[in-house]
Amino acid sequence: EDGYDLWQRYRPVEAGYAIPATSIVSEGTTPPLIAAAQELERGLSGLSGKVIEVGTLRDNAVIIGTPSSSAAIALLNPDLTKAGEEGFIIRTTRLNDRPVTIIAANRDIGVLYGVFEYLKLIQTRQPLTSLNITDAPKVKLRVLNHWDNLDGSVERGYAGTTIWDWWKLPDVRHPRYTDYARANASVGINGTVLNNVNSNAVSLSPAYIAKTAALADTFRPYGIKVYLSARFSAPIEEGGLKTADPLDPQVRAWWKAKADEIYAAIPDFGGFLVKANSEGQPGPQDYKRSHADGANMLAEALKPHGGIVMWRAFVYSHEKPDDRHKQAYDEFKALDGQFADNVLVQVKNGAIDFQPREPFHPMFGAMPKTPLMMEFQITKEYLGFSTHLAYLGQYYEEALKADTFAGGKAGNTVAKVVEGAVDNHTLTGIAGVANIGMDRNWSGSDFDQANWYAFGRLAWNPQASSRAIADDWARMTFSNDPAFVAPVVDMMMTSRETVADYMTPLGLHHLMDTGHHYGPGPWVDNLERADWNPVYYHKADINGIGFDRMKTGSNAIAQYTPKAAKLWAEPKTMDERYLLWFHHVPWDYKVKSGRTLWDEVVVTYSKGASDVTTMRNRWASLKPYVDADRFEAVATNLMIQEREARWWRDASVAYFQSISKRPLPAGYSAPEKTLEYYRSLKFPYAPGN
Ligand code: BDP
Repeated sequence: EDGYDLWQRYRPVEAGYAIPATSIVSEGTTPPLIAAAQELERGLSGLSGKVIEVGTLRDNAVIIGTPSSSAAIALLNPDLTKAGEEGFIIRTTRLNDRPVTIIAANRDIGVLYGVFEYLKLIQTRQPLTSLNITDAPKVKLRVLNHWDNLDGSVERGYAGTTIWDWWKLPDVRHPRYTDYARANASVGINGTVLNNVNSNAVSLSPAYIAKTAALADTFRPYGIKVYLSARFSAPIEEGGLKTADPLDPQVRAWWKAKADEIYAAIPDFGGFLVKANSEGQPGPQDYKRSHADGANMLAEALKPHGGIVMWRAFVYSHEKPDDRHKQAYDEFKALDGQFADNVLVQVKNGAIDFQPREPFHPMFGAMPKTPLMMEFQITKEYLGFSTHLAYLGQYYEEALKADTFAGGKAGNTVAKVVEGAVDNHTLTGIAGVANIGMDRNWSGSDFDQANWYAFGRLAWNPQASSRAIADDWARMTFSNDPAFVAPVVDMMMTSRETVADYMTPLGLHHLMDTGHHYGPGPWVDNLERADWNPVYYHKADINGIGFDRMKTGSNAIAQYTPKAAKLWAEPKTMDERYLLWFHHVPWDYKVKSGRTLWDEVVVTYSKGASDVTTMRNRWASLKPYVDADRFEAVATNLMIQEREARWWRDASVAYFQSISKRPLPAGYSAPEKTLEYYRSLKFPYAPGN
């Protein structure tokens, strides 16, 4: 057990659980239907422990197809109106007086999704006797963003080097490409951006288009489109032009020709993802043009081919040293209504940068005329890389459930904005920055696979329960034994909070050390830009700590609708997990627990560290239910996490105590080492930088 099979292990079920399926009936000849039949054959054979082939109709056969590809489905004529373009139905019924199960859809890809759902029912030991399921995705584009570089490295990647073997493409097509597609399709992911947002124009060269086309061919049967990050200055670097000004006719012509060239090789190419005028990347503002000018130029080139632009809102400019929290909203809000109809603006879940906890980004709900695409980070840049256990399904759910109060109305959650339900958008999307690399287990650790899985499931249905998703994942990945599932799911559900507690409690944020973002660096104050320094974010001094984003401070709070802003306006009544995000608070302020803020900071850091010990002990008690290899791998990571949570706690307490000058609350131990020691630690060659 090396984790390569992810949640698609298909090991034989135990004796007490019956799989009625006897044969598979599939008449489809298209690649997705062949893939669906193959997956069902593989899954049913593995799970039942006997060969179940694609063949003739028998009692309890599983019939798969669309009305046009399957005579049996056409004859049964199931109601597929709610299945839409990508959804499916699964139903137990009778055909010519035989009991059968049908997996039917309007389009081939829906059949494949239905097959994965059916296999999941078995993998999680659901009854199969009277099925009547209809399901369809609520979001149109469910996309992974790979921050993979052409040299094989992965920005913020902690699972080894890139899985794309660019050098050997297009000729060599590794089997892992197909396994990657299977895993993605199993959770409904239908797009992948192959290269880093900090992109290289070489990705758009003829040789690399051919390589991308080979991957597109491999993914196509699984319903996955490829996209590329486009470097805004490519007309200069690849095209030899003097400018990349989006209003320049030659530049526009270059992009049109480039789009034509790409579509000639990849007829269903998805489109471009663009990071522009952010962190030194080129963009339209270099020519005094707006984000809309830039996005629309690319949109125009892609439009005849059905392609789309995902234009990122992660921007903060050199000119405005104001609160970074405000910059994306300030730059984009005024452009609402100016984007072409095949542009989505892709917004990170929070306004700073994938912190262990952030309030939702104020752009959600604030740009009714523009489809806003959610960007989550699956790779754990700020949550302990792939050695710390943090289940992000719970994080994503928290962000999606947040109420934007758009239009002054309660219930317009971020999920509903993203689904297009608030402002009637049909072009909708969710992106996740992938955590996939060449590590044998794909994600760097067994539990990080759950974050890829949960991302896909929540992209399909942003209103799904992250607990239910964790439950499915734990069963499919490890064991259905209730004595295993319940404690593991509980551990997963609290794991993100634990990380927030030992890294950035009570709304603190961006306290990670320079560059690698791994360990603590709350003291860092020497970076070129003010807003790269942790001291900028915590603003601690002898009197207090926290970032005042109220009227008295940066007033970022004003970017939220009044009802949302009200949630965070009063330190006394607000959810204290956001306290220091929005308020600068005296150390002696009394929090809800009755402690002073200073004591609460120390107590929360300490709780985070001791909760990792609890996790570690819990995992140790689950040894009987897990194979030796994966048990040891997880146990080793938890040992690392326990040690490093303690490091986070001690370094942070030592530093903040040097500022607050207050004693530790009774019963709380002093940091193990001196502040100088923690400050002296260096991490050359940390991954993903
Ligand atoms: C930050 C990362 C950086 C990315 C940037 C982005 O530290 O590596 O390039 O976001 O999203 O989280 O563009």
